Amino acid sequence: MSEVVKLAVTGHCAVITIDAPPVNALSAAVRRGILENVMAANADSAVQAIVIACAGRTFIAGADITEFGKPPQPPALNEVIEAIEGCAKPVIAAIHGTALGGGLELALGCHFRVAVADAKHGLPEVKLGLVPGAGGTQRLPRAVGPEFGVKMIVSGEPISASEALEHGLIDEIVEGPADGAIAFAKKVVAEQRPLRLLRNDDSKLVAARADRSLFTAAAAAATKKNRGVNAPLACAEAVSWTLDTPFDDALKKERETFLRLVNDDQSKAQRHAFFAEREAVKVRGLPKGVKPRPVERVAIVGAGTMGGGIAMSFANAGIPVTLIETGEAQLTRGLAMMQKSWEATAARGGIAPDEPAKRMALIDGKIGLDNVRDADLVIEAVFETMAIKKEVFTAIDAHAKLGAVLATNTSYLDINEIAAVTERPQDVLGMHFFSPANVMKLCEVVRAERTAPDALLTATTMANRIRKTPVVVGVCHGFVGNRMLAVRGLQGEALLKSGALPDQVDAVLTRFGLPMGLFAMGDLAGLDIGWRSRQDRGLRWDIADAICESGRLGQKTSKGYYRYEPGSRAPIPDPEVEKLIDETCKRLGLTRRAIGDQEILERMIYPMINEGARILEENIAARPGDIDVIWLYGYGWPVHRGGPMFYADLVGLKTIVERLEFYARSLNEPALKPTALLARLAREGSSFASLNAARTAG
Ligand code: 3H9
Repeated sequence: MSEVVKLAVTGHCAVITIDAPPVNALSAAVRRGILENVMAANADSAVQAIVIACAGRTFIAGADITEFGKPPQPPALNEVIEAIEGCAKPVIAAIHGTALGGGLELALGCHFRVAVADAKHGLPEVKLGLVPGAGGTQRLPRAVGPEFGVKMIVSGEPISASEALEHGLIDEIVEGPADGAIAFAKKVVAEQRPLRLLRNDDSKLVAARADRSLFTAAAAAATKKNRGVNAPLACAEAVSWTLDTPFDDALKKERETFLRLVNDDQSKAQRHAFFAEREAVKVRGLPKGVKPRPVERVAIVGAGTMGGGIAMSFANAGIPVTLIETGEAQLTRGLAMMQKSWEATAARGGIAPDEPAKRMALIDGKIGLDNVRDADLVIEAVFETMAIKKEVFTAIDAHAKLGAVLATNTSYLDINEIAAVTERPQDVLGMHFFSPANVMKLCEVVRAERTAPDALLTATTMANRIRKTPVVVGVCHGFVGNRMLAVRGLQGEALLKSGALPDQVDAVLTRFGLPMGLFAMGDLAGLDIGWRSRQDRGLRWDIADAICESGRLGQKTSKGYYRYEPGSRAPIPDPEVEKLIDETCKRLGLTRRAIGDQEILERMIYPMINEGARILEENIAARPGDIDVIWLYGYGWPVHRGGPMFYADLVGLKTIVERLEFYARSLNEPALKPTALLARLAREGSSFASLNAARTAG
């Protein structure tokens, strides 16, 4: 008998319970257990109805993703679902937690579905680069109608129990999943309700069969919104088969599409991202038994864009915040900005109308650093200058309570140096949020030399509590993300000198899938930031500096690497910039040449990968997967490309090493030479994936 699936008969109802922690994924053992028990219950003459329920925190959360790409083990999920459909007795799915992917597909094969009020239902396969592979594209539209069905499948977003009831996905909302399902089963038996098989029920498809335009629109929207990504369009297409393809043929086509996509690099990248995120949040190397410190109130120092966004993230999670500024005007401006942002979200229907007031009530605006005294976690988000940071930390040290964790949101600065001005360096670390901080998921948690393990764990725990993805990194200039970004910036400057133009470079990057090009991003952020930082460090970038010196500071001056029409943020290539680049190069005695897109891509991405390898050599990041998560959640790296280190494996490390050596030689840039780690992995025929596995296990 199955270890993970149990059968119990109470009265005339058989209850099949799946107990496969953590999320009851449909491994081969679970599939086998369900099949055996469904057949046994169906054959038992004392049984009048069958309930399928789950133990633990959730209903089945989908196929077991770790099995993908390995030789398939019987029985297939479709076989299990067919056995359920073939039962002569009513089969009822009892849903709690999340019925996702194959879990929802199995529920859709049941004759009835009931769910508790806070259950969620969805087919998120598209987020793994897949189409649902066990009938979801055919049964869900028959349950909820093709228009809502295609929306759910192409977006992958789950719906609540009340929406599921409204759209006909479930039959009833119940109090307890198994008990509620048993009570529902009794009703079904007593009323002799006919067994409903979605495969035979085309009632909701009639209108769409007469007018297919909804699918043409869904396919067009999927293509437009997900440029270069295969799964959304495949999902829309698969749902359209409900209109004209016999059910079993459509199931076969769906399965073929699933198998094609599961072996596609895009799905591999998205599955890598799924697991890398879950690994990244686990902090390794902490002493046994270490616990996070309790945090009830947070103080944020600085109510500017960054401080305000961080404060909003805490208030969004219901955590009280003391927001500290140096003067009334700054504080009032900061609070007003937050209120406006929440009100805009409420107006869009993103939060309930009373939420902005509730969240504002959690923010206590104060003047003066002595107000950090009640906070268990203090996050400094003031101007990015070492002298100011030191001054602020000296004051925080004087007023913060004993044991409070003291975090800086610095993007570049040496946190060891900041910690050294306090009497408690063990409590000091970095929490580097990304702009806009209330939206972006990433938080680089920077472990300084003397950071105590429980302080570190407090920071990652709090980041999780505010629904961020924390990745632990070490101290260096720019940490992981910005350090790699700086390398890309330098290569952008070099590409302009070689002969490329800003819009050509940016087009290559956006075609690759990044949300913005390098130069458009610079214009948006303001070019003076980098200019000032280069001046501080005694660096000169001839073209970037010439652009700034001519008064072009980006969008704020309507001119930067591009020009901007009044009131518009759309970058327009500007012949004046080309002239400026030409003149600068002539002055330097450089000859510009035509540069191809492949060269641009290589010179933009491969040096970043090389820097990633250097970061791993220095143990600034623990695993290649952590670097990928940083780029996915902090910089909009396209998830279907898995992150820079995953992408490196796809290209092949040998190729990357060869190209870097070529550029180091031909451009006379020794900094482009492959790092020792990258060169070794390439020589050994190894990959970042192997290094990831080794460092995860170790
Ligand atoms: C599918 O179903 C295809 C079918 O159409 C066709 C098949 C033929 N498999 O996220 P958490 C692990 S595709 C294996 O931290 P939460 C996860 O790695 C699938 N493992 O918890 C982690 O392990 P660890 C469609 C899985 O409470 C642990 O469970 N389904 C799976 O924050 C806890 O996960 C999905 O895409 C899985 N399916 O969130 C749903 N799911 O502790 C994917 C989780 O070792 N899952 N794990 O790090 C989720 O969205 C979230 O995990 C869930 C729980 C919302 C369920």
